[in-house]
Amino acid sequence: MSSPPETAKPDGLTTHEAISTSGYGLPVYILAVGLIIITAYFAYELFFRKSKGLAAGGPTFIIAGPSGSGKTSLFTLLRYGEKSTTLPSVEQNITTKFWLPNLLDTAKPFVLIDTPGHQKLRHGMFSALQIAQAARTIHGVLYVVDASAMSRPEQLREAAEYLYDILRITERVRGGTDVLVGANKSELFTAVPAKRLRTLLETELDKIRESRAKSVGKVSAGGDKHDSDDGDEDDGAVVGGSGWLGKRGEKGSFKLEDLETDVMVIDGSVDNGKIDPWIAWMEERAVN
Ligand SMILES: Nc1nc2c(ncn2[C@@H]2O[C@H](COP(=O)(O)OP(=O)(O)OP(=O)(O)O)[C@@H](O)[C@H]2O)c(=O)[nH]1
Ligand SMILES: [Mg+2]
Repeated sequence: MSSPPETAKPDGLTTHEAISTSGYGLPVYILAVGLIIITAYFAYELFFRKSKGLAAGGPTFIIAGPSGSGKTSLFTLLRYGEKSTTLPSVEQNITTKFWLPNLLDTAKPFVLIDTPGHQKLRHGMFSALQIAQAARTIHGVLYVVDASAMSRPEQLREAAEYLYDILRITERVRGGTDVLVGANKSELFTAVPAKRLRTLLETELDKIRESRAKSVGKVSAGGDKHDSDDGDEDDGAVVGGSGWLGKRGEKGSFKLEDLETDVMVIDGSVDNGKIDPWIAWMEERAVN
């Protein structure tokens, strides 16, 4: 008996071809489900987890800084009173039960947020800071750097770049949000002392300000190089927002003290438990 002729399909495929094409169905289905799960995960990360601690609405301190500077070590020491081995963080550590040693009788504990330092994972820190500023719950940012790496130009540059982005946010609120630059690992003999680090950061922040102003100038053809500022006019006042940081001035004129944000640079060593000046800084801000 001869086999029945292959039936023509509406889209021009024979039955045989249609069956073999339907073999793609399962992988495509798996791919689609995978994509949905990944999208849902990132949406959760972005919109829920990042604001989990802030949802509590408590007074908040945020720990930020480049990767490997000692943020999680500091978080663990502050929260649990002990050192621990750490791995590079991929997500925030949040506690809503952080009591400062000399303020144990405060009605409310503090929210303490440790953020990952990797460049690609910093968006959560920026949104946490903006949410806490908008809610007026932020009491300060602890910007931890590895002081022993600050004599290396590329590490200094990275630390200054991240700090610049944070200062652009802290400058948006009246009076600024206080920032402590914790010069960690100060027990290492290669560590740059706090006073010197402040000067190095200022020089670097100045260069970043110049280069960003130039690139903005290139984009807004024919416009003023400070076109992107959304703060004050060119009257010597501090300008926050998305553009120029600090007082208007010549190249080399950037000074941290010109900012609304109060920036202090203080040595410390999480490894040696020498963080009392940082705790004192937090306690001063906690009651304000
Ligand atoms: N020498 C020295 N090492 C320290 C000190 N504090 C932390 N470390 C070490 O620095 C390394 C990085 O510490 P982490 O706390 O994981 O750094 P992190 O800033 O959280 O890094 P990311 O999560 O990647 O952003 C660890 O090996 C710590 O033990 C310190 O005061 N001195
Ligand atoms: Mg960490």
